[in-house]
Amino acid sequence: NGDGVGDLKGITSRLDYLADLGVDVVWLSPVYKSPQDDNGYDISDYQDIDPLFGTLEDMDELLAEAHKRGLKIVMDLVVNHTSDEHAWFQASRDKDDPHADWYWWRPARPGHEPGTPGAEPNQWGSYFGGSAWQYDPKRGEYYLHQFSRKQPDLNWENPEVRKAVYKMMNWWMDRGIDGFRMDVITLISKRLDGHGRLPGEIDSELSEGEMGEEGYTDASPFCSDGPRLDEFLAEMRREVFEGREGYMNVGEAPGITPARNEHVTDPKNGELDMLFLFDHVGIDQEGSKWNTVPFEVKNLRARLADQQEAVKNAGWASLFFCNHDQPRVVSRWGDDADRESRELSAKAFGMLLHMHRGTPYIYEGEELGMTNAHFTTLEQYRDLESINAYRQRVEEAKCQSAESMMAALALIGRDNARTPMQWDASRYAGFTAPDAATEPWIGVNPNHVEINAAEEFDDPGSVYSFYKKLIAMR
Ligand code: TEU
Repeated sequence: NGDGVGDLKGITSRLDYLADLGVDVVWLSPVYKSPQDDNGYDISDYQDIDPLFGTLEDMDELLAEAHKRGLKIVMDLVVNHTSDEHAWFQASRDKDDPHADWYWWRPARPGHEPGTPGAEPNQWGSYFGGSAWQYDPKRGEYYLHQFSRKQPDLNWENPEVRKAVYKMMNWWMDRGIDGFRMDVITLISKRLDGHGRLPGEIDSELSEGEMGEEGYTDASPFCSDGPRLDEFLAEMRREVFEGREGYMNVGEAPGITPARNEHVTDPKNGELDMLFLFDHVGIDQEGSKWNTVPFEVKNLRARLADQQEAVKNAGWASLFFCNHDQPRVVSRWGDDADRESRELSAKAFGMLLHMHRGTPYIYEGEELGMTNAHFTTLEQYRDLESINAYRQRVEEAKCQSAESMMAALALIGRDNARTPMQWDASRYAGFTAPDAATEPWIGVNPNHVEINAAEEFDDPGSVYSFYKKLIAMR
């Protein structure tokens, strides 16, 4: 609609392109009501569409048009956390409200003035910078947020939380969606000590992990693949999916090993159909995400071999290199220096993706060989993960130089994947009208003049045609 942001109607208008490419299912990143602190992964109303993207009626039209073409739509389920603007969280800020125990609230550390530095319940850091605990003056306590402070973690130990999530999921399944991609679903079960306390909490038996270079400890050993994950996933399947047909569910699984993947995706355990594992997309980082190390083919081969071995007898694999959190594989691990090397390496990764055991997932524009953005200034970035990391590592902790951080952002920042889809060679690549009153929300890659769907669609030698052949072969 010319406001520089993608719309549901825009996706509906491009379904023929996807049907021609031959994909079966479209994974839609969150389009629910959201303050957009983390590009919609901070949801303030699960059962409404944000006006930025359209209306529930537009969603119904997208579903109907997709189903007409034999395409399925899975929605992004973000239930490890909500937005702090969600009604549940606002209610939870009152200790006497029935929602009081729907989030991870903890008092200040004894002997410390609430709200002052060092008074946090423990020293965990957030994935998006700073402490994982935010003080709320109204309640007089801290709440846990593994991601931004506007994304408070839900307390899945509380059966009322689980019941409300399943109710919402059934509402969407009854509306006609075909399943979910489940955001950081492995984080919903956290490791507690015998008294139900989190690590580092007052006299908790659990340590809270080692101190990192940014001045915080790492929560992930205690907040991924916790002891009740299998129980929660099996309960979710019983409460939402039992008796339904033709759906699929894939869980995003930071912290899960290939061996655990086999258990979770083995149908006899009644948990999830598939998981996205992370071990292969970490091979060019050491310790911090922003401490990049050279890519080596043998490391990718070893990680993919482990994942394939683990599903040799049971379970299933998800095969991906690209998504909205990962940079463009042709720039990251291929070679986008000139047209020939870009096309050849894009095709090589496309073949690697489709010729393994598992379900291949391709990210918008990957089938065109779209490249990283190659941004050069911090102002070009939009992602709070990148901007916060720059501030924290370069300006606060001073553990990385500006030059090294800008190079890391250009290589693996999430915005590399988020530049507008390149439909044609026009001013804004067909993402919005060339004479649109408003610029796209993030810069269009200048190379859209030669890398775009219009250019590749009928070219038998294009990356697009190669992906189309691979998909047809599968
Ligand atoms: O991603 C969680 C996650 O693991 C990524 O943030 C990853 O840790 C980071 O980008 C380094 O690769 C999911 C969503 O995919 C992401 O877009 C959200 O920002 C995040 O959860 C919070 O909902």
